[in-house]
Amino acid sequence: MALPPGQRAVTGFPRFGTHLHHPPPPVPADPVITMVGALSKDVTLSVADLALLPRQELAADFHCVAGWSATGLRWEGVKFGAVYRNRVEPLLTPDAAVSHVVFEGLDGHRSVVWLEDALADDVLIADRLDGRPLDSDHGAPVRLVSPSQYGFVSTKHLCRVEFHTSRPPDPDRWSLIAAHQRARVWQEERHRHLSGRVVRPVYRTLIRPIRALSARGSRTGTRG
Ligand SMILES: Nc1nc2c(c(=O)[nH]1)N[C@H]1C(S)=C(S)[C@@H](COP(=O)(O)O)O[C@H]1N2
Ligand SMILES: [Mo]
Repeated sequence: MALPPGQRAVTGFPRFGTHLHHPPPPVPADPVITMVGALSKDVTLSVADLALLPRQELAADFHCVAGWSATGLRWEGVKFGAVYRNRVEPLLTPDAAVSHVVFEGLDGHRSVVWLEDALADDVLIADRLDGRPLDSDHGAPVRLVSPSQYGFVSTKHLCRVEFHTSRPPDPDRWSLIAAHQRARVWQEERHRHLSGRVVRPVYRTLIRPIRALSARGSRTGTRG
């Protein structure tokens, strides 16, 4: 299958991220996803409960903004839209119009997503990859997967979701260059201000060092 503009296929699926060399965060014994924001009360969804919602399989490629793509991944989990409709929508405060969702991981990684992008049909909270429980390299116990957006949107080790009625402050502290708000891969929305095509060579120089650092922090050794 064709790749989005400016992407190159890699073999396997490397551990990669703003975590750099840091090892994956420890997973609590009974992990939960806490959902807060424009809600009449906070929601605590245990990862065990999540597994009771309708299951969804998704075959997709995964595209990092730096320019590598892992192809043919098979995810399993629950559609974020199903979680939203079942567990969140009934608790929305009456006049609250949610516009943005923030996904936070146990390591502090945060992605800010437009609600309409988060509700797309291919957005999962995934707990399995290629027929196995998600390992710590790829986001145990559960992660967001939004394959139509660049990888930084797909927060690993998901533990908290915030529902906002306006665009939340976004310090962009991890990116050398501010991320695009929608980050759609087929539109090549890498950067907020510069065209994706222009930043390609800059990002490309970062792949090798970030990949090497990320592998160093891996618990399971280098893979992919
Ligand atoms: N919690 C967390 N999620 C994260 C990151 C991170 O550093 N921490 N990095 C993001 C980036 S930039 C990418 S490309 C993907 C990489 O996912 P992988 O390590 O499973 O390949 O995870 C994304 N989600
Ligand atoms: Mo990335």
